[in-house]
Amino acid sequence: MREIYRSIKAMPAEEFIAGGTGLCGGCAGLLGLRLFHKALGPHAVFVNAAGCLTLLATFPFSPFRASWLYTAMGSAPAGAQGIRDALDVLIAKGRLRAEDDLPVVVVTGDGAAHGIGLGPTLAAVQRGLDFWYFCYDNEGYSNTGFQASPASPCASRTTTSPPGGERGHKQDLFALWRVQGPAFVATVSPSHPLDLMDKVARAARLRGPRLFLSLASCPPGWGFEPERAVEVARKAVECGLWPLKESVQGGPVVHTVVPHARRPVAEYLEGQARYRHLFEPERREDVLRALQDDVDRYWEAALAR
Ligand SMILES: Cc1ncc(C[n+]2csc(CCOP(=O)(O)OP(=O)(O)O)c2C)c(N)n1
Ligand code: SF4
Ligand SMILES: [Mg+2]
Repeated sequence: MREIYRSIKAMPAEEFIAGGTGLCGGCAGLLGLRLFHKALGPHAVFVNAAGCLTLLATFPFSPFRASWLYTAMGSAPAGAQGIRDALDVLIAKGRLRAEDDLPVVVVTGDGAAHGIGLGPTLAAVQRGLDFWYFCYDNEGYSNTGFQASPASPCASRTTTSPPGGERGHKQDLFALWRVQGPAFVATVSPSHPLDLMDKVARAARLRGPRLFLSLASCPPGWGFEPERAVEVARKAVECGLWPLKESVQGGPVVHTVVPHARRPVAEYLEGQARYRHLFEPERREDVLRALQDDVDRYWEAALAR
C-alpha cells in the first residue's frame, strides 16, 4: 500500500494522460481516469464513448499512454468486443504472445452508461466479455450543456430539470451490473486515490466484466469553483451519498471506506449551484430531510449486514 502511495506521489499527474486542455479546469472525471490509467499501467486499449473525455484527443493525436479508440455513444461495448476478439485471434494465430495481451477498457460518461449505451453494456456483461468499464459519473450530459441523465440525483438541477430539480431517483448502475454476477463491480472517487488504485489491483487478478464507477464532480455542471473539485467529491463520500464499495462475482457488497461520523448531506449539497434552490430563497427542510433519510437508511442497512 505504501509503495502504491509513493508511486502516486512520485508520478506527475500527466504521466499517463498528457494535456487535457480541451476540458475544464478541475475536471474530476479526468482525474479519476488518470488515477485509473496509472494503476492499470501503460499497456491497454481504451475505447471511449462520445462525451467530455473524448475531447482529450485531437485527431490524429491522443494524449493517452495507451491505445485509444473513439466510438459513438452507445457503441463502446461493441468496440471493446471487437478489440477483444482481434487480440484473441492474434494470440490464437501466434502473432501476439499471450503475455503481451492488453486489457480492453471502455471509458464512458454516465449518460452513455445509464442511458443510450445501457442495453449494449448489459448484453456485454451477460456474455461475460473480458473487459474493464470505467464510467465517470458527472450526473448529467455535461458535454452538450448538462442535460439530465438517468444518473442525475433526486432534487438536483440540470438544464432540463423542472424548477424543483429532478424528481426521480438516480439509477443504480452498480446494482444493475452486480445482479448479473460479473467479475468485479466497484464505486470509486478521485478523492480517495488509494482506494481506487487498490481496487484496480484486485480487479486485475480477475477476468470478465469489471465495472469502475467513478464520481466525477464537474465544476460547470454542478456549479462550484474548479479548485474545489476534490473537496466536493470527498464530501460526497464523507456524507455517505457516494459509498465506496465493491463486489466480486455478484457476491456480498463490501464497503471499502465506511464514513462512521458522517457529515450532514446538506453540507455537501450547499456548495453546489445545482442544489441552490434547496437553500434559497428559503431552506427546504422537507427535501433536505428526505435526502438525509435516504442516506441514513442506506447505511443503517449496510452496517447491519
Ligand atoms: C446517439 C447520440 N446522441 C447524442 C449525441 C450527442 N452527445 C455527445 S456527448 C453527449 C453527452 C454524453 O453524456 P455522458 O455520457 O454523461 O458524458 P459527458 O458528456 O457527461 O462527459 C451527447 C448527448 C451523440 N454523440 N450521439
Ligand atoms: S463539463 Fe464537467 S465533465 Fe465535462 S470536461 Fe468540464 S468538468 Fe469535466
Ligand atoms: Mg455525464
